[in-house]
Amino acid sequence: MRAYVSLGSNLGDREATLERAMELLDAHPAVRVVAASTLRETEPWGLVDQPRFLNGVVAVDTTLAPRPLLDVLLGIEETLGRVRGERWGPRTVDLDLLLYGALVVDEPGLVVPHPRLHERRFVLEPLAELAPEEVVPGRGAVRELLDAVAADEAG
Ligand code: PH2
Ligand code: MG
Ligand code: MG
Repeated sequence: MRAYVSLGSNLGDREATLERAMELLDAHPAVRVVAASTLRETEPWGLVDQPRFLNGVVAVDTTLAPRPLLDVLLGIEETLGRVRGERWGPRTVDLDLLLYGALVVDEPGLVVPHPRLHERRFVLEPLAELAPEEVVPGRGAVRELLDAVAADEAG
């Protein structure tokens, strides 16, 4: 299955952390990183009074179901020293499962597509770099969602 994972960091050596996260993900026997977007610096969203983020997205091919894939992401966050604090607050590393094929999942702790994906430029931009035509179930194509966010920001 093709899935998309977002990467974010705004504490410590952000670039080294995200590179390491991609290596660890690819090192998992059931996960292969097939494409990586550029990493870009972004303004904090949600809680604005915090350091700027470095964000990117990777495409992975995996034989894992969504829940075990999520567990792999959480394990890598832990390995890289994430300490959970305030919601939307500063973090060493954040790995979110954005899309898992065209599957829709809504379970405690696991919502796919990511529920705020369609309104976040810091996710849509790198995702559009890899998969502009990919359809976010219930929302539309990535390229259109990015255009909508951009139009919204322009007022
Ligand atoms: N992650 C958040 C909250 N706000 N802002 C940016 N720019 N990038 C993020 O990755 C981010 C955020 C919670 O996951
Ligand atoms: Mg997140
Ligand atoms: Mg997260």
